[in-house]
Amino acid sequence: MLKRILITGAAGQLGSTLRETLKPHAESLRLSDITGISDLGPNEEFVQCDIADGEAVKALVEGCDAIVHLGGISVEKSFDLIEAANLRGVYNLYEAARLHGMPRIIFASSNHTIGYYPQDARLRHTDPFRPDSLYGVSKIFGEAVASLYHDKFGQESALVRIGSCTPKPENWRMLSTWLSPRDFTSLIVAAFTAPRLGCTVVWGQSANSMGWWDNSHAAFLGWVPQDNAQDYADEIRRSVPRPGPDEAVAKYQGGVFTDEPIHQS
Ligand code: NAI
Ligand code: 15L
Repeated sequence: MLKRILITGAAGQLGSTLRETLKPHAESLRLSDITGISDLGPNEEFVQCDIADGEAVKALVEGCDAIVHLGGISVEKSFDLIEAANLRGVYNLYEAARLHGMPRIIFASSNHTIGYYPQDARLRHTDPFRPDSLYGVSKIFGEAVASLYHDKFGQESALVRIGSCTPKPENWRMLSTWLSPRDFTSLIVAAFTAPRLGCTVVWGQSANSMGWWDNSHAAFLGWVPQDNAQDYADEIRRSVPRPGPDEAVAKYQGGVFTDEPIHQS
């Protein structure tokens, strides 16, 4: 059992879920976010912290033996916002981890690192990036920092290129991109407990029959996703209109992010 897991971005959508599902896997959780959290349970502490503040992040990481890094901008925004939270933020986190015993890090990367691939492409983790947004570029930066700190210092990380993590798939694209919260939780536990993690890219997808991404290189982690978006296919066919073949959401793996303009500050 881990002693203390740090969850950054703990007030957000995924953080709120993982707080509950990771509870049995650690003696305590240190929750952090730039915004407040008031409903703390037993064995939870809260540290309010802007991930862009290097000194604050060093104090945040001290005493933690595993980190789930979710904090930052999670959609397309201006470069200024992305620069502070996602570029400086991820650098701050890896520097702090280096200074405090190099706890394993789960980095919430994204499918938007490869979002401009067409939906009929089947990808391996070694395929070149094709970001669909400045947000996607920032996740590539995060993956590069993780790789640097692994090669230079031995810091271990799972770089989870999450598809769409929601309680259930909500649209046609998610029949391919869905990651159930249950499967994300078991992936995090596998990455924290595997004898060796290295610096491993994992496509964050459930066992979707219509999935696009090949995770065979990461089989050594022993992670076997249990859920399949196909189980919701009839419900989606009945309730969600099918997008036309020329709409971004049906054409590109990153869906509507490919339609985003470059946002000005
Ligand atoms: P979210 O936007 O709900 O949560 C992000 C949290 O980070 C928020 O609570 C926000 O207050 C916090 N945050 C923003 N700027 C910060 C800063 N400067 N310092 C500290 N905290 C800051 O996003 P969600 O959906 O929970 O995603 C979590 C992570 O997973 C994000 O990094 C996102 O990019 C990534 N991800 C999520 C996917 C999904 O399907 N939900 C898919 C792919 C990646
Ligand atoms: C992401 O990276 C976003 O953080 C999330 O809000 C979803 O848009 C997800 O990708 C997705 O592509 O469905």
